[in-house]
Amino acid sequence: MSRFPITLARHIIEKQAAHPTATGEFSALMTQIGLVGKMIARDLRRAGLIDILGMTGEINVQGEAVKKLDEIANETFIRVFQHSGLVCALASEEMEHPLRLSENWPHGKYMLLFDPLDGSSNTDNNMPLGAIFSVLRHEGHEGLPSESELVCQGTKQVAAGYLMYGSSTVLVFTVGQGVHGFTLDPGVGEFFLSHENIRMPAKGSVYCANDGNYYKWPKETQRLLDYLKALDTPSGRPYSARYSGCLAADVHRLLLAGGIYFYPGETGKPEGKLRLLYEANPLAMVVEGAGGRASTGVMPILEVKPKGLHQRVPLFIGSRDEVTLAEQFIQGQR
Ligand code: AHM
Ligand code: MG
Repeated sequence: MSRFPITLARHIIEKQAAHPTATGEFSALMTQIGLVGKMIARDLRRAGLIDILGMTGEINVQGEAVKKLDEIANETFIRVFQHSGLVCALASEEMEHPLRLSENWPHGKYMLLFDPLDGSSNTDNNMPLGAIFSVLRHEGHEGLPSESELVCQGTKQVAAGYLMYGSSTVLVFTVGQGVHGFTLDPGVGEFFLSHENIRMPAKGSVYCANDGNYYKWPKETQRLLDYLKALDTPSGRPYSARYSGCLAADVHRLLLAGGIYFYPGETGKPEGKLRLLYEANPLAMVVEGAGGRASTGVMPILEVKPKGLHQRVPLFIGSRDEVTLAEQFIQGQR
């Protein structure tokens, strides 16, 4: 890397220069996401030394036990954006209803939906974590949006991305024109462009799935896994299993090296685990922007018409060929 690499700020300004009508608000928004990433990454580096591990003792809106870091990450997003003048509403996995910003404080036109800490089960053991975000534009009327105005189809997203806290901290996002990745240089506290215009392989050799759930899966999904694990050298099987417990980290691997992640529906729980609006939709926009695909198994994620803020959805995401293959199994065509 050059001694003077491209900063997140410079990258955004250069992209903005290509759109003379842009107001700069959106650029500021991405810079604030970077600030969230720096603050959480700083906490995580000292996680075993300061009192941020373990549970809060509370249960969130999803019925899941809340970890201290879930709360800290959620609070960090809120604090960074609440008085930024950039957004009018915030919605997250950790809040039952969106936070609509005060009418009395200047607010912007964007609505930010996020999973503040993705891969919560990894928090106490130094495994990768992430955050996933989706940006929508509030249009149509003055004033703050209602909850239903945040419940939008994925095609309405104007930007989406994720932060991944692994051996390094990365920020990957798209505004619909290419997918770009930035790596945090902790020495100077700045994100630098490290992965320009990511294009994911059309076919990979890895699957990421919690196949401990195999016997909870419908037979179509079991057959997909059996196929991926079968020995067949000409078609590149068996695939290798890689599952981190952090969706953002697994998708990051797939973006760079190809393959498929899936969290399917289960017998008696066909909607699966992952949330449509702030997990599946933003990652679908990123992956499709890099040439991959994201599907429920029967339709593209970005075409699902959402009914609720915390709606769950089965997710098959990754390289074009593997996601198409998964759809064929799920739809009983193979
Ligand atoms: P979270 O946002 O509450 O952490 O849940 C999402 C996570 C994904 O990151 C990960 O792939 C999956 O849930 C892990 O679930 P499981 O432990 O059931 O495999
Ligand atoms: Mg998550």
